[in-house]
Amino acid sequence: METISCMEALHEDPLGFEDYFPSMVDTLGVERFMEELYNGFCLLMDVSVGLITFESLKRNTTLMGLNELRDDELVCMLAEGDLDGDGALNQMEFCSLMFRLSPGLMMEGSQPGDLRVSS
Ligand SMILES: [Ca+2]
Repeated sequence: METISCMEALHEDPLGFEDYFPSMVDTLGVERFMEELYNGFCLLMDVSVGLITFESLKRNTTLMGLNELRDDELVCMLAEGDLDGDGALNQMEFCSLMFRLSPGLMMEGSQPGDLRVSS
């Protein structure tokens, strides 16, 4: 199954999310952590459309020094996170994906739906 191998590839954790996120929540608290997630989204998005696209992801991960991510891993991230099928990630899709990539957070019982930022 393509989806499973995609998630397996992502769970090799190229960005270090698994170690990083639960300790961030502990340190910052959920609200502040969600702001940091939003900042991350802003760093990665294409500002002209307000979405994370393949191009913006590739460009900005390189800028952030994450250029060890291969194109197919970027495609995986987008495919895994894209819930409405438009080929790009909006803020909610990005946050939801980040939570799914962080089993440590999920084990604390947090569901993405509980943490939606109402703005
Ligand atoms: Ca989408």
